[in-house]
Amino acid sequence: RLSSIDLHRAVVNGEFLLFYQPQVRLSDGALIGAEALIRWMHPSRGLLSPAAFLTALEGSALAPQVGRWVIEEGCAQAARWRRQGAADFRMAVNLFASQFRTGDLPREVEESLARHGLPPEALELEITENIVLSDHSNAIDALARLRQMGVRIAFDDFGTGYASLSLLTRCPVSCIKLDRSFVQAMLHAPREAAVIAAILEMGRALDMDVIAEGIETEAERAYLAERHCPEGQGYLFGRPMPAEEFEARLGQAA
Ligand code: G
Ligand code: G
Ligand code: MN
Ligand code: NA
Repeated sequence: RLSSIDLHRAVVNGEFLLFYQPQVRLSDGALIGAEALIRWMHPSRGLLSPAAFLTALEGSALAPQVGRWVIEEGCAQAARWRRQGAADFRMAVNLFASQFRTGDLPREVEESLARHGLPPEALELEITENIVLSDHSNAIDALARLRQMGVRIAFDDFGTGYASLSLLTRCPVSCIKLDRSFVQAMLHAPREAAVIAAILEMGRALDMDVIAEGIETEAERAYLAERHCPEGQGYLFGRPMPAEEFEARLGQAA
């Protein structure tokens, strides 16, 4: 198993990297941004996905440090791609719960944005309800400050938890990420389809973006576009990929 010595060495040697998965506007297919997803280039095991190490990392004291690096690297990459012509490019990064418990997340985010000359709306922070529920007042406070700065907040895996709806009234969320379990079921399950319709309506009423995750087929894309789901992400548009590969895609889109 991966040990804490392994993790510590990974941080010191810079063995983590980010892959990027496209996010598109469903009305016209425009590439509008990316979700940054962490990978670990392990010296003996090769390229590892989060499934192999995220639990160990989240349980270690190193998580806040790695989380800060993810934000910093995501901002650096977004700034590069904006300079190369993707003017409104948006980068989404995932947060660890411990990033709300140590340090000063809003200040760290502000510093990363400033270092790279990025406007706050170029950055989207993805949270899950577990993060907010595990650390109530602190997290909601920090999220309010971030939102005030103009940073976008996305509610990840929306619809799968117990408290999604009540949290929407207390969290300053700018975007709902519709969990892929709904998308995978919607074409053959009327109940899931009805839930999606209700979430899209709620997004419009609350002035929140909705991004559908896990779009794998053209039929799924067409169904969601027809129902005016604003944005999408999934293997149909691209798997998580290295920066160079993503950059080639951006070049084609320009
Ligand atoms: O990349 P993959 O598709 O295997 O990601 C699996 C999950 O790991 C994602 O859904 C996401 O919640 C989590 N994850 C990926 N990258 C990061 C990261 O940089 N930070 C945090 N906190 N979670 C991540
Ligand atoms: O939501 P989270 O941050 O947990 O989401 C990212 C995860 O979802 C990653 O593990 C990514 O590889 C996976 N993923 C992204 N697009 C698709 C898709 O179209 N289908 C499936 N099955 N998984 C996807
Ligand atoms: Mn996510
Ligand atoms: Na998700």
